[in-house]
Order: sequence, then C-alpha cells, then structure tokens
Amino acid sequence: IEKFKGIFPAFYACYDDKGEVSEERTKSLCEHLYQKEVKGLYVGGSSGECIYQNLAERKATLKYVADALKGKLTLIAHVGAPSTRESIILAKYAEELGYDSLSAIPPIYFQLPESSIYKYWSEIIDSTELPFIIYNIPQTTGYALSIKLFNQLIQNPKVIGVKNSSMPVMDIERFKKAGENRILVFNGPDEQYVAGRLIGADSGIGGTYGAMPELFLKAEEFVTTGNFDQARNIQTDINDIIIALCSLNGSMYAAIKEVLKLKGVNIGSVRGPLEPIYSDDFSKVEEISVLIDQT
Ligand code: NAY
Repeated sequence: IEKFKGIFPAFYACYDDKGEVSEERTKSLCEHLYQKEVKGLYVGGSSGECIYQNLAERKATLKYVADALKGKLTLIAHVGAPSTRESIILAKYAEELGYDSLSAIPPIYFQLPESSIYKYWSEIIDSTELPFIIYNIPQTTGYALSIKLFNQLIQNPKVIGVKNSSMPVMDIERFKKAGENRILVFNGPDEQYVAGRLIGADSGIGGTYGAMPELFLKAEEFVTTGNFDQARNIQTDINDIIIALCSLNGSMYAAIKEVLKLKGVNIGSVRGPLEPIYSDDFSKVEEISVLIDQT
C-alpha cells in the first residue's frame, strides 16, 4: 500500500504534430516525470483525454508508459470507457502490461441507476486480479458517489481506494471514515491538495501536477513534516498558477502543454473539441512558465 502514497501526476495525452498518439513523445513525458521523482502516474484519465481516444490509442498509451516505467514508478491505469466491454478490454490489457492498479469513472452519458453503476464497476474489477481505485468526479460524469454505493463496493477486497475529485473536502473525510482506514483516499482537486491531505487523503492524483511536480512534491513534504504555514503558502502559489492556466483562451490542458514545451518537453497540443491556446496568449504562457520556475 505504501507504493500508492505520494504524488501521482495524471498523465497527459501525447500527440505528434498531426495529432496522432506519439510513442516518442509519450516516452519523453515519462522520462521527464521520472526525473522529478514523483511516486507514480495515473494513465489515461481525464488529463489523458480518454474520452476523445479510441481503444487502440488508449492501449498504445498504456503500453508506451509501461515500456518506459514499469518497475520504476507505481502505474495506475484508468480504464473507464463508454461501454463495460471496452473497459474490460483495457483492464485486461493493463494487467498484461504489469500495471499496479486499475481505476475507472462511473458510466457516462446516460444517467444510470446505482445498480448499473455498481454492476459496471464490479464487472471491471472481476475481470482481472488487479487492485481497483474508484474514480469519483461528479463535475464531469454527473454522478456523485454515495456512501451507500461506496460501502457496497469496498466489500470487494480488490477495491483499495477512491480518487475523489468532488469539490467538498469533507467528502474525503467521509470516504476515509467509511473505509475504516483500510481504503486509500486520493485527493482530486489540485486546488485543495493541502486541505485534502489534512482532512485524511493519503495521496494525490492531479491534472496540474505534471506542469509543476516540484511544487506538489514540496507541498507534500510540508504536510508530512507538519510545516502547515509553508504548506498553505505553497498551495496559494499553486492556486495562482492554476487560475492563470485556466484563464487563457483554449483549454487548461492546452496551456499546460505549451508550458511543457517551454520546458523542453513537446507532447503536442490537445484534441478537439478541446481548444489549443490562441496565438495571442503565448506571451501569457511564458509568464506562467516563469512563475512556476520562480515559485
Ligand atoms: C485525471 O483523471 O486526469 C485527473 O486526475 C484530473 C483531475 C482534475 N479534475 C478535473 C475536473 O479535470 O486535477 C484535477 C484538475 O485538473 C485540477 O484540480 C485543476 O482544476
């Protein structure tokens, strides 16, 4: 379980200049994050633009990351897909590749009853021997994980954790209590990393960690060493950067990818309907990059 404690950047989709998934660029982002000494990666989630990629592309990304980092970092494969069938194909493939854990969002598009959501997650869990981390992200899926369903799911010993991206920090505390300390809780909202850790999260998985891993590693260190003033200060710096990343025309992930380019890691841009950064905003990207370096 110790291997799941720490900073887990949510891995970004890595495209070539034509917008195809790129092996070389995927591996360059792997190497970059490995050098930063993060604990592991969350591959193929929201930040991996999973819902905009087909099965072959998602499998390719899972493979490139495993090739580069298996045995070096803890690798979590996000396998949530529109159908149970596709999710299971990805789950089995991740197991074959040697991933350390699976994770999945609840079903998307149709608003299904909890019985269907339970069945969806359970069928994925039953399809492999791997541990499983529930992904609760109501703002994108429209479903907020209830304590009732959570309790039902954790009856299965393969369920080791929940990645909680809902905004109330209290949800982390509630899942932690319901899980009786056996279940790991991962903080989802990067803007509340410190608060999430203090209220009970064991770890963090986040979409902006990849742009500024050093800052989250420092925040984690301040939390574990009890330097709460410093932890709060670095959270404020992080939030200024996140707000700046979200203020550009185009998507946040596009802004992050431009920042990474300035750091020498070119992973292309985003896939539509996510928008790339507008050319007028490139000077702002440079300012954000400087801000990250100076923090
Ligand atoms: C994933 O699966 O890629 C993530 O972990 C991303 C979680 C992110 N939430 C959303 C709604 O995208 O990390 C957060 C988010 O990027 C961050 O808090 C900035 O808003």
